[in-house]
Amino acid sequence: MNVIDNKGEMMADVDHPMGMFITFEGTEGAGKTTQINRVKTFLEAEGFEVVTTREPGGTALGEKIRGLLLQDDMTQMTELLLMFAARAEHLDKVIIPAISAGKWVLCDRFTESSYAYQGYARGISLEKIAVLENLIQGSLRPDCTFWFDIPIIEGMKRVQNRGEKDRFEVENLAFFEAVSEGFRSLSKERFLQFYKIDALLSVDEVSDSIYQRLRELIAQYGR
Ligand code: T5A
Repeated sequence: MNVIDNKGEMMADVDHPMGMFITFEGTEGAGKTTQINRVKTFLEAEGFEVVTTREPGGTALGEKIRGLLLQDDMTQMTELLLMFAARAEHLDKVIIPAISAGKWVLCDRFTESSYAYQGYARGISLEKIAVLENLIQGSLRPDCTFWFDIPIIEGMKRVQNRGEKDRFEVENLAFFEAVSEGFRSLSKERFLQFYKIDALLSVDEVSDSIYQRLRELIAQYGR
């Protein structure tokens, strides 16, 4: 796989195979974080080096930005730009170095969340988000996005006893329905990248479904 980074430089070629970039998306309480920890164990047992990370966050500065995003009042455009500011830092310092070194990066949310939350739910135009995506990422896109599809109410039930809610968790049902619709639309547009998970299944059943897809990716792209 050849990838041009956000400075227009070739990151790797066939003589220097890269790792894989896997992302996990879905609405609140869908079970992404639970599965990332299991997938790490699965891939390490297959002999891969694995980096787990999350967005917003993943770097020291990114985690500070996450604190602002989850707590502070701000305009919708500020929210979008902060998501991408944290992402630029994350790509340069964590994601690109890891995949260039042949590691698998497992990332809890990525740009597809920006489309779903800031685009479909907040109402910022998808074209503006695409401009930022191209600016910050160049041609880099996740090799596979596991989309955890769950009825909003069921996800909310799973996280309702978690204490104080952040700035996204206090949004209403219509907001999260729009987020969910966003992921559904993206899964159709990016059908080669998206892999739908029925997040209502048990933890073990969800893992099995993910491992099945990962085995296919390993067979396809090799080691
Ligand atoms: N955001 C993020 C944007 O708006 N734009 C962006 O560009 C980005 C990157 C981040 C917020 O930022 C927004 C979206 C988010 O609102 P977050 O803390 O990362 O916030 O929020 P979530 O990713 O939604 O984290 P959650 O913890 O709510 O959801 P998870 O990770 O999907 O769920 P998990 O694994 O923590 O599980 C929740 C509970 O369910 C149980 C678990 O044990 C746990 O108790 N569970 C299951 N129960 C039954 N069956 C299963 N299969 C289960 N799997 C897990």
